[in-house]
Amino acid sequence: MAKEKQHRPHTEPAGGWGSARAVGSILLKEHRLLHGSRILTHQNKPDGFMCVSCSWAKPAHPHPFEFCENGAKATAWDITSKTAPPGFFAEHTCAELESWSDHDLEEAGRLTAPMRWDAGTDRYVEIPWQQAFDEIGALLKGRDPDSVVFYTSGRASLETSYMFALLARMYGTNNLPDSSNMCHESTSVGLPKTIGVPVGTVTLDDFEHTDCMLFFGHNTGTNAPRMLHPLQEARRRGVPIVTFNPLREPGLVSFTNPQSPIEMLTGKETQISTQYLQLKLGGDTAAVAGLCKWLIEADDMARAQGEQPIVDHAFIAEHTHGFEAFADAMRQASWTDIERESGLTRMALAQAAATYAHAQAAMVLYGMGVTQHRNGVQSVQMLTNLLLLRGNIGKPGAGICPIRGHSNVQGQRTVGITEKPEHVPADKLRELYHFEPPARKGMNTVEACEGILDGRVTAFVALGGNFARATPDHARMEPAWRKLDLTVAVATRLNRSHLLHGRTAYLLPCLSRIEVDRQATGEQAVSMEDSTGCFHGSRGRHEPASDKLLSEPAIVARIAKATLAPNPHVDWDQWVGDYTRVRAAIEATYPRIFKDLNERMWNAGGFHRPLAACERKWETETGKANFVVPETLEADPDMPEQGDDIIRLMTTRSDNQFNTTVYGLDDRFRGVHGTRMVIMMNPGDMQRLRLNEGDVVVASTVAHDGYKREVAGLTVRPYDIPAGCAWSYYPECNPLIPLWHHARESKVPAAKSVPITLRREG
Ligand SMILES: Nc1nc2c(c(=O)[nH]1)N[C@H]1C(S)=C(S)[C@@H](COP(=O)(O)OP(=O)(O)OC[C@H]3O[C@@H](n4cnc5c(=O)[nH]c(N)nc54)[C@H](O)[C@@H]3O)O[C@H]1N2
Ligand SMILES: Nc1nc2c(c(=O)[nH]1)N[C@H]1C(S)=C(S)[C@@H](COP(=O)(O)OP(=O)(O)OC[C@H]3O[C@@H](n4cnc5c(=O)[nH]c(N)nc54)[C@H](O)[C@@H]3O)O[C@H]1N2
Ligand SMILES: [Mo]
Repeated sequence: MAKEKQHRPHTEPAGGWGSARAVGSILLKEHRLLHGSRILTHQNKPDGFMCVSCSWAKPAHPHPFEFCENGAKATAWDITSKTAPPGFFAEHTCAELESWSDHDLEEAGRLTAPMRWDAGTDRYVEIPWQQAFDEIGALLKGRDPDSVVFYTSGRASLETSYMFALLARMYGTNNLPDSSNMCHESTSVGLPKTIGVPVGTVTLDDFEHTDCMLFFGHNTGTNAPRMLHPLQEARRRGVPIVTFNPLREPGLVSFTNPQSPIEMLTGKETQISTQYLQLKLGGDTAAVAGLCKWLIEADDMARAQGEQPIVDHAFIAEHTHGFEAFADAMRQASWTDIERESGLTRMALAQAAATYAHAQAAMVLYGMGVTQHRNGVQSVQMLTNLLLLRGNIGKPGAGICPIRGHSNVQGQRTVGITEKPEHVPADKLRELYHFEPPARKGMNTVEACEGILDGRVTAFVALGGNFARATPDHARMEPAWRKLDLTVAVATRLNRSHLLHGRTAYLLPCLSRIEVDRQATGEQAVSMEDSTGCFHGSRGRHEPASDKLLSEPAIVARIAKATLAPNPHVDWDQWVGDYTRVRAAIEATYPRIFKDLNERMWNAGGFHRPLAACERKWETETGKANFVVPETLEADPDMPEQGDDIIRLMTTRSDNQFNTTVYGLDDRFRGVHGTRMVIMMNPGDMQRLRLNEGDVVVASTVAHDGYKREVAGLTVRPYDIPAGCAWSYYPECNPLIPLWHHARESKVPAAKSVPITLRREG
């Protein structure tokens, strides 16, 4: 497997020649060099296809090459000429495939035909599509609807997601967990309480008007690289960017635009962060408390001296609730606690606060470093507290920007993929489809795992994703998967979840969004919502990997037809024949959000959904934007007594993966090559724990619930990370995360601070 295992410090800026080389090499590896470069010119263009990688905004005036290194990799992965046809499965039993790495499973290539697992031979065997649907329908009928889970990974289009949610509800359940339950659910739970919207308020235009950006816990150079363009432009205007991240991520330090010949030739790079604060894992609540404390106390002083206030009192009086209690809590918070919990000095925090205080319009941007913690929801709310202090919501250049993950994860929520019945317009569903939508709350991701463990779940239908690999606590979960009656996976490539299957299992291959989707009325397009709340159309450009593939809407419709009693008010066939009809149904269900969807999805730059908070209207219980007093400044109130030997581990992505899809073993930006089985540690901790570079260790979770959670074979390397913290890769380290170790209100697995101890192997 690994030719070379080493850790070289990274010196190049993000982007640059390294990025250009990487695009070429992935196209070559997937055997698509010339053709692939042509396909890439359609990426993120009006009338082209929307990238299958991240959800970053698509500008109205795209660059000639509006894609990044990682978008190109994701495209190459979908248009690969490699396939895993039924012949491949005839050669390999599931038991054998289980010994393959995640990378090797997916690297087998695109799935080409519908298959059912054959218990006698332990192989997936091709069956005709209609037979698959008939059997799935027969197996779902008559089952307790609440024992079936309908999971969605964030790539499926608005059309597919709307149909899938309707299928689950007509079947009788709200069991609709989504990848966002592992991702920005802390945002979806946190923001409605503070500013009355479930999504971010920042649009691309705001980047042109902002005069300060605060960045928390996002690895932009790797996970939303196209965002480096607006960041670079903002820096050229002199906008300060303050970054809070335990790691000095190269993409947030400096950037060379690989699509600018001049920058490439001259090696000119733009410094991105003007101040870089390497806080402790989970230190965000404390760090933001430090900023708020400084602002409030500086404001107290300024007003006492008759000077210009620092806090926006007019905005606070007119638009917010709870300021006094919050301000008092911040005045009372001690700098000792703030410094200890954040790992940052008062001086550094004061400098950041002063930068923020100087800005007329500031925005806060954040990712998984904030949401995937025990206190993830509270930290999100601290970010809105900070913005509200200076009226930074609902004016140009200001706002909150949760950087979403999957390319349509935000949109899926908007069209009904949610376990929470209060988030769907039941009256509309009743009116349009004449059925009674289930009122009982369904299962989110963690609850679905609990249901699989305790036998309440009997069948699992997955629209994409790699649920078994992306979720925590593998050693506990794996035997439970095999006890399910039925697993159905709609997928493009083989992954480990397909091998951890139920007693009856189907693997249904679908078109990728990049592929031409031909239906009764001709070639179809789909739509999606980006991270900034803009809806876009997307049209496939590549010939399908196999003529046996069906589109996702077609698969969902045919499962629905085989499972549900006929309903004259839902014509699944018409929907599949013409997706504009699905969009009309989406508009009829959500008229305020999706007005004229069929036309406006082709607007250059898409069209923005109405968001009350952007107009300073607050759809909260108090009718105002709410300040929320943090319960604690601690990262994890349930963390075991911090013994000397306990390390806080974050699991994160390399520059060479898309979630559980591992493209290769190098992490160029962070200088890791040829392996992912590393644990990167603070040198002081290594010394204290008597570990040397190159030692191979076993990591064990510190938890007192009777389960042993271990990952062996991790090579120790020194890294620039605060003391007491370490990092390693997701999903290799997911076995270490207890299922109950999740954000308290949102149940997002707390993948960024797992208490572990280490022991040398052998
Ligand atoms: N190429 C590529 N693009 C992707 C993905 C991919 O896998 N590959 N995944 C997509 C998905 S689904 C998502 S959700 C996003 C994920 O994108 P990110 O939100 O960037 O997620 P991670 O890669 O886990 O990186 C988390 C970052 O937070 C920092 N961090 C960790 N703990 C803390 C903390 O306690 N506080 C602070 N302030 N920072 C912390 C880490 O050092 C790291 O820089 O990217 C999307 N885009
Ligand atoms: N420890 C730890 N765990 C984490 C995270 C972390 O940072 N640390 N991050 C979490 C986050 S943010 C997320 S979003 C989840 C991701 O969880 P998932 O969304 O479930 O996982 P992915 O790896 O994105 O799914 C990849 C699979 O999707 C299938 N696929 C790809 N494209 C398509 C398509 O167009 N259609 C269909 N039907 N299938 C397709 C392929 O078969 C591929 O193998 O993981 C979470 N888990
Ligand atoms: Mo995500």
